[in-house]
Amino acid sequence: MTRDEMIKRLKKKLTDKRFVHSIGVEYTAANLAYVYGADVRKARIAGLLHDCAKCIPTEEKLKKCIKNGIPYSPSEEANPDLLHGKLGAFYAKEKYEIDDPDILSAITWHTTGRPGMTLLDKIIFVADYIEPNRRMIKELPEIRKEAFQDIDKCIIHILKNTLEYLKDKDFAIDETTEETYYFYVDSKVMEEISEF
Ligand code: DGI
Ligand code: FE
Ligand code: FE
Repeated sequence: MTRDEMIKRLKKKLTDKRFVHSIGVEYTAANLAYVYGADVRKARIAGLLHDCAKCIPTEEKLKKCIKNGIPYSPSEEANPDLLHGKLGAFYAKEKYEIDDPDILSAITWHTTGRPGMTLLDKIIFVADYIEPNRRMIKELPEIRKEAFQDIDKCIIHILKNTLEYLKDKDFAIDETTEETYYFYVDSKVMEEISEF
């Protein structure tokens, strides 16, 4: 499928705001891929499609997972909007002709992250948070700098903010979000120790 065809379909599936955000993530992911030596084409496709399932109504998300045999955790059942990553990867394959496992993984994990992310997973996770159309979030200018200097440090910063936000709002925290945070905090500590 060409980019134009993807754009045409996405425009029908997303709100205007979400569409503009997707273009922003495509653009930002391309820049990060360029800096870190990842595959720019894969980063662009994953960025463009990462939220392709975002605008499906919440209850429909759960129904579509059940219908298509996509497994979900109790936390995702309680908060089906978290499923737009997994569902997005499913539609990327079924509707946008994407077979590449790297792209599908990056779409799958873009909301919670996961311990041991690939470089492309990290790029999409970060690009989603820092793209130019994002409304101002706490410490965003600093996070944007970190993204291009030390992507793991940036991931820790994003997850710290997200966990604080969720706690503040009294929202349920998905175990993968928390596990990802501790995984990258630990890996940073190991990195610093090994620098002796
Ligand atoms: O889809 P986007 O808005 O572009 O960004 P996203 O896929 O990172 O989703 C962001 C939303 O996901 C934001 O409102 C916070 C929420 N979120 C992330 N981790 C968790 C979470 N919500 C809950 N309840 N629990 C989590 O662990
Ligand atoms: Fe998303
Ligand atoms: Fe997004």
